[in-house]
Amino acid sequence: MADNQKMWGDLGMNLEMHDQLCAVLPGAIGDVFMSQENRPEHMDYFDMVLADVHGLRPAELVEFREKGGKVFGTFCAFVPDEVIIAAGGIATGLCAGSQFWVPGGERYLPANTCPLIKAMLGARFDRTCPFYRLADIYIGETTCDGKKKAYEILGTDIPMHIMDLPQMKRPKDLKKWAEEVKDLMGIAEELTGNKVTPEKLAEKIKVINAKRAALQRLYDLRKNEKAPISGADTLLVSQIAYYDDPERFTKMVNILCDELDQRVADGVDVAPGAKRILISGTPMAIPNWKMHNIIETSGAVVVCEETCTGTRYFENQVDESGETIDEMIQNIADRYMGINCACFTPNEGRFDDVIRLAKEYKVDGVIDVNLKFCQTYDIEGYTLEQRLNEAGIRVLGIETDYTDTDASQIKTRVEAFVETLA
Ligand code: BJ8
Repeated sequence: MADNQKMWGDLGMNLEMHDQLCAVLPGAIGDVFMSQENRPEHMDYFDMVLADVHGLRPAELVEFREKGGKVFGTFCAFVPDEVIIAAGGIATGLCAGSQFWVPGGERYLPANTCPLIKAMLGARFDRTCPFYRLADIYIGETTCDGKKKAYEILGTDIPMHIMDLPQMKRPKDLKKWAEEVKDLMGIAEELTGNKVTPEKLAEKIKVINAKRAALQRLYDLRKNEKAPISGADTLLVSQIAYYDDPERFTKMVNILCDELDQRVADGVDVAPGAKRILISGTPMAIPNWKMHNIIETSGAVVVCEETCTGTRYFENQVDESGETIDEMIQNIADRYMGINCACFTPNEGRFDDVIRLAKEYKVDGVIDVNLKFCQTYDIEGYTLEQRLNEAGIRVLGIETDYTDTDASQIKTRVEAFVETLA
């Protein structure tokens, strides 16, 4: 802890304010995670990472930078880590899931902005997150309007590169996205001083594919009738995926899955009799565990998330058959354009995904969770609900933010919904 204080001080953090943030984390961890019964033993790695979230990984990043390494901060599932790590950089997600950062963001943004975007700016400008301090450059993307404009403000304080994500998925858009991926590679090469070779890129495509495969394995285990792991625990794993070392993370997820294989064989069920819920909607950045906690204390268990802290992050692999840099870049671009974010029009693929996942995970109902003021997901919720109704799948729409003020009202609605599930 003393070492952490020194590190945080050296990073120019606001220590007094950061202490306030650290003070609330143990209580939240206790309430959400430690209160669960019958957790898998190998959640211990993820618990440890969480308990020292601003210490362990930041210390690794500090060491990496002291040796001349460059850290790339990212905000979206569309930024291809493969390209960054092929240039010898480290890609780290910049989470923005805490209410603690929202007031800081409101100094720069209208109050009626999505809390995730407000938290991004608060975390940076309040100087209370080591990851935001450690990144040498931020990689943004043109997804929703709020993020796009907020990046302009962030860019006044740190170098920023924006990837221009097309908002349709026609062949010419795929071609354009490949150009954006190639530009990112150029930025990464320039910043790190390392040339990306075909061999390096092929190797790193495999590294990130292995990470996706491990997460798919974890999710596949949740398809079992008896849930071997809770939704909250799985969400934590998915959140840590954004900033842990990819190879170590893959190893630890596979170790967890080995245990879950045994649990399935032994018929272990962490939520006997609970209704099975699929969550769809906006991402849940660490430490946003609000909806999982509410749902899993209301007679249900979350067995799948169709979110960017869920299936959108890991489904579909990058084709590994590319030999030249251009072929590999196109394969990377194609895989990422398979992500069905609500910033696209049309976005039919997402409706198909939710219905497919509802069937694959044998869910009793879908809860569509959207962050307040996220227009794209909110508007898309209308059609999603229609499609689910047509498919005979029950759905509940929830709009919320990071505060606890609506928690008891949401709990009442979730409990009523769960009760009506067959
Ligand atoms: S690929 S979901 S991570 S943009 S910030 S859109 S909640 S108003 S996060 Fe996202 Fe990439 Fe899409 Fe996934 Fe809405 Fe808020 Fe915008 Fe958000």
